[in-house]
Amino acid sequence: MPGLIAPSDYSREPPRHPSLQINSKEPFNAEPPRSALIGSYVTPVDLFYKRNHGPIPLVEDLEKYSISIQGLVDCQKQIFMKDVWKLPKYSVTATLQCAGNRRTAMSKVQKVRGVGWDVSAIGNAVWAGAKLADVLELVGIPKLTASTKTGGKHVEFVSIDKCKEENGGPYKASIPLTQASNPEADVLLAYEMNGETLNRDHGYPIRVVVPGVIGARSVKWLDSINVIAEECQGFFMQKDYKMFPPSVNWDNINWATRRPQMDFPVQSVICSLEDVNVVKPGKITVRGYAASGGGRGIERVDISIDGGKNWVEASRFQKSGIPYISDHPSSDKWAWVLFEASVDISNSTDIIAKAVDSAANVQPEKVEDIWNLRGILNTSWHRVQVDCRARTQAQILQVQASDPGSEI
Ligand SMILES: Nc1nc2c(c(=O)[nH]1)N[C@H]1C(S)=C(S)[C@@H](COP(=O)(O)O)O[C@H]1N2
Ligand SMILES: [Mo]
Repeated sequence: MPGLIAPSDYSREPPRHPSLQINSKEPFNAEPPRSALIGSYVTPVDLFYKRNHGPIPLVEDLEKYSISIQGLVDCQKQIFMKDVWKLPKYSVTATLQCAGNRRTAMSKVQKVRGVGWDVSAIGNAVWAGAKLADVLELVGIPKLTASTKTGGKHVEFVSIDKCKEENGGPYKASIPLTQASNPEADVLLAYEMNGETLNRDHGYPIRVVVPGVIGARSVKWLDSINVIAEECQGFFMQKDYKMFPPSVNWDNINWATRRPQMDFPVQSVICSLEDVNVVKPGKITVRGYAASGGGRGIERVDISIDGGKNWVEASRFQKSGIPYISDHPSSDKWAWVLFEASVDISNSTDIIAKAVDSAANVQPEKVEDIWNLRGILNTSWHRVQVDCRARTQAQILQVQASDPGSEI
């Protein structure tokens, strides 16, 4: 494409926030500290996880940048930024989660392949741009179309970037045409993130945002849209991001037996505590996030401090001043909820979180039961260990010495 520089090396990457934990430098994969996720309902752009399969492209001339829409359509078209800007602009608050979120914990059961992620390969942003359903109308595809006259049933997104999994070709993925042409599915060609121009790390100038679906389908740095008969045959649809049973290993894997993962399952994570924490006996506040896929809301988040025998319900919230009700028009249907609960700790234990979505799907207890060789979709109960220590006699004397009136 004229006017584009797609660097084949990593020498021109953008600057990043120093607090990101870097899981891989080239390609750049990084996540924020877990505490950053509960700092705000909308994740700041610089603290939003970055997940890449190749060098970050650099689009230098926005006027020359265009997206070709082609394949099984009546009239092929090349659209420029000005054409996208002309379409009605929608803002959608949507959580993006990498299917590999929490992979490191799954790897502890038995080694899995993939970038090691703690619990922060997830973020919630306000994406703004044109609806894909409106863009498809420009090439003669009406809203809510299952198949075009020439048999197009899937919409493939092809990027500018180059990755080794595609043998130097671009990253790509597809979604069904029914979803792509459904305005209610809120699939966006986004040019803004949190009210600012989308930055290079997140897909400048345009990325796809497919709400409720694993992050892998939200293709960044969009180059072309192909309307095709079968789903995309690219590596990341056919040879990756599929969920296999625990019995499948690298010797007996048959990729064709499973469908590409789309919706993400119900998830929750405690973010106010690290894996192991030293706490004093008494009340502590447990905070974190919960999210489900497919537009399902979060019906409940339960917290246990006795291995799952007893549970207390956490409070859930999205926007301040608006009570959260799952699947209610006042809630952001594609977005996570933050939760908070107070628990009384008197001895060393695990604190556990588990969420229930609006279809009554519940997180599985054990990671062993959902272990899979690619290490995707670890949604097992999230546990953090608290090492509960009363103050030592020496610490008590020290406090009394500095403040003789204090009660301990
Ligand atoms: N072009 C392109 N799009 C891509 C990827 C990529 O490597 N190249 N990674 C995908 C994956 S696996 C995820 S989880 C999300 C991450 O988006 P983010 O970096 O904006 O958080 O982008 C998706 N879109
Ligand atoms: Mo991902």
